Amino acid sequence: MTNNTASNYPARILEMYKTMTLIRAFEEIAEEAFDAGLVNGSIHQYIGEEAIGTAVCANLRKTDFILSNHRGHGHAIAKGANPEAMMKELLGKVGGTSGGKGGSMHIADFSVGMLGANGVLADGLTMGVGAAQALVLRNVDAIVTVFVGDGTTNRGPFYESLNWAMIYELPILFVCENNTYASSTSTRKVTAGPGPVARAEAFGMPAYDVDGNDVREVDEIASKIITNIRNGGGPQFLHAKTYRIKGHVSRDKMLYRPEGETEANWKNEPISRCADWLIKNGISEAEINSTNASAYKEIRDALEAAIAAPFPDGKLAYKDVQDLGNRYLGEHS
Ligand SMILES: Cc1ncc(C[n+]2csc(CCOP(=O)(O)OP(=O)(O)O)c2C)c(N)n1
Ligand SMILES: [Mg+2]
Repeated sequence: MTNNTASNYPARILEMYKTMTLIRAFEEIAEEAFDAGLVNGSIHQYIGEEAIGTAVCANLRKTDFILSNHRGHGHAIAKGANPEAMMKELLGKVGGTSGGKGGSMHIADFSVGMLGANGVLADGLTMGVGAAQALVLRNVDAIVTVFVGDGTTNRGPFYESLNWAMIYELPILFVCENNTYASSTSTRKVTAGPGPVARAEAFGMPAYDVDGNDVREVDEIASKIITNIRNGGGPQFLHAKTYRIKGHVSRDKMLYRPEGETEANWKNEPISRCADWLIKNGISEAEINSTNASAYKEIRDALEAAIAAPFPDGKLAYKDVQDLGNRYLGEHS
């Protein structure tokens, strides 16, 4: 990622546009693969929320760490995970990020600091705090970022994690992606009090609100907050308002949604907002179009490669999962 200086600013935003488009392409093509019966398990799409993971990760180093949740494809791509290996993981194939044994909610790539998606709500928080504690104990110059959904702020481990992070002044950023829904429930209806920022502030944690559909705004505030954490400022909280354009999971028909709500929110989605800004700021439409085309080609190629890849050998089912030995082979892995 280019540095944030005035002269190369549109180039920096174009880089983020590329990442957001790659995430969008991944989510759309993953849905096609799901509909074709190629994906085991369900997928939770990040469509409409791409600006948050993209702009936050644009301010992280490769040596920093992130923890994700069930809606983790965008976070993984933004942190630098390989989309082809991710697609292989969705299809349960050899070469997947977790050897094809984890699927969508267990994508991890330690080589780029992506410590894992997670199907158990709020587990990423406790693991993230543990990772940040380990960095302090080992005197490592890096930070941890945890992405958490708005509904998840109603779970107990959210409070334990924020409390522990503050007590030990850990180098950690909590990013709450408020997409207004928790499955089929409007989060507002099941959340007491003024919301996530007030909850973080109750622990004495600096907390900020941002328009999560404006990649430039997220970039600006993430840059400040992350610099602050690197300089010893302790835990910080970013609450990014966005909207989950798609259903909760790939097969959700969204019958609980008021009519017209999705359509209204499409008008505010982050990628076309970013394209409009880029075009007004000197980037040609041709460049935007070729960015889109190459993102979709990369992901189509990834799906083809995933389809062509073999399934893992069943005898290796226990390998890398838990070292209890392989009862079929009668040996320890
Ligand atoms: C401990 C736990 N409880 C319930 C679930 C089922 N569940 C999966 S996603 C979800 C809603 C999460 O909403 P939010 O935190 O807002 O994240 P979003 O899906 O909107 O990104 C629920 C209830 C779960 N996976 N884990
Ligand atoms: Mg939500």
